[in-house]
Amino acid sequence: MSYEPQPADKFSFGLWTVGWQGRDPFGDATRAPLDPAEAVHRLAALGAYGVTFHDDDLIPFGASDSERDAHVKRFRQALDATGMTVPMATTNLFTHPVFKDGAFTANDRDVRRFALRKTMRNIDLAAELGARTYVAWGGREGAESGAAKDVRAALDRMKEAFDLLAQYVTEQGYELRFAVEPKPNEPRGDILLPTVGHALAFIERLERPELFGVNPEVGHEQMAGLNYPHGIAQALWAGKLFHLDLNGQSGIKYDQDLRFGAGDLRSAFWTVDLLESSGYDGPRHFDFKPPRTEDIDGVWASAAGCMRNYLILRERAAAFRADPAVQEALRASRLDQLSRPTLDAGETPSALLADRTAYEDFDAAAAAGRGMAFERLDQLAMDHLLGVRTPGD
Ligand SMILES: [Mn+2]
Repeated sequence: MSYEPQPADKFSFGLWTVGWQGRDPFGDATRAPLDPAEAVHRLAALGAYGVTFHDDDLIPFGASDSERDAHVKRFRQALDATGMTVPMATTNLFTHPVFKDGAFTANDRDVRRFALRKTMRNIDLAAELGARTYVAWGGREGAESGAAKDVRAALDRMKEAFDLLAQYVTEQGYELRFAVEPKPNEPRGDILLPTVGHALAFIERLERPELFGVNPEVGHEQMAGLNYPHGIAQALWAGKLFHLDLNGQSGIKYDQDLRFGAGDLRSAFWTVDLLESSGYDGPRHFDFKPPRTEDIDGVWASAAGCMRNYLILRERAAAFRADPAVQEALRASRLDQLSRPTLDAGETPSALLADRTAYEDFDAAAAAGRGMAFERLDQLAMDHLLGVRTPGD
């Protein structure tokens, strides 16, 4: 296997990923700015099919209309020259100090109105460039202290913002859906809609819930000690996995944004296994940060590594699923039974009450005595992941 990424693999990268200059809370930039057009060309050459952006990645905050047009034109030319697509775009509502208390939920009303206008402006550009997903990460929508934010009022304002944006894309006839990106903390002490579950529940309160899904990021779930494959599985179950951010994270600590496959490798394996077996057909989007130790060559090595690791894991997951020993182990672990409804078709509560085998004659001790055989199954997965399983083992 060459693990050579192809456009059909639908790998995409944010401009802000390879373009990250390495500035962190303790240190200055370690790399020069990267021209977005250069990023498009380099990512295309590596085998990516798409590039995504925040408005400010492409057009510096406060640029004049003519500067804006020039930046967009250069970007378009790079897209046209490479055949790269723009599957997703998003708004930067966190870098400029005006957003220090948030954007859609800032206590200051004028800041909230400015945030909406900034978002609508970039939605126009996203639609113009053919994006189908608009991500909303509310990194500054939160607080560091209790009385500083009335969370119920803030959620009212968040709903108001998303309802307005949904009305706007509907009226404009844009084929654009929103993907809400959860994160528990960082940069705020606590962020609203901290997990996939919070976001899914919030979406159901919106006026047009069908236009909203989630954009779960590996590291954001793992920062909270949560199981990423479980989170995206629930989003898939709800029909809400509109987009996702793949990267790496080593446990509960700051948002590391390692390249995909670094950090929790087993979780990455199950993530790819799930995506490839679930029919998810959206972009495999990488939202990582090449460590600030790297020069520009290291940046491209890191980006290439994201895709290479995905392709290796895709091959390993497929081999795992195809292995007859795995299929037998899945049966031994009774996964087939889990797929079967607990009740017979049309079975009523009184019919269940009348079934003596379900209770009166049920042998709890015998059922409790059955081993689940999960360890054998998991070791087969480990062998496939580590590449030591050979057919016939
Ligand atoms: Mn992150």
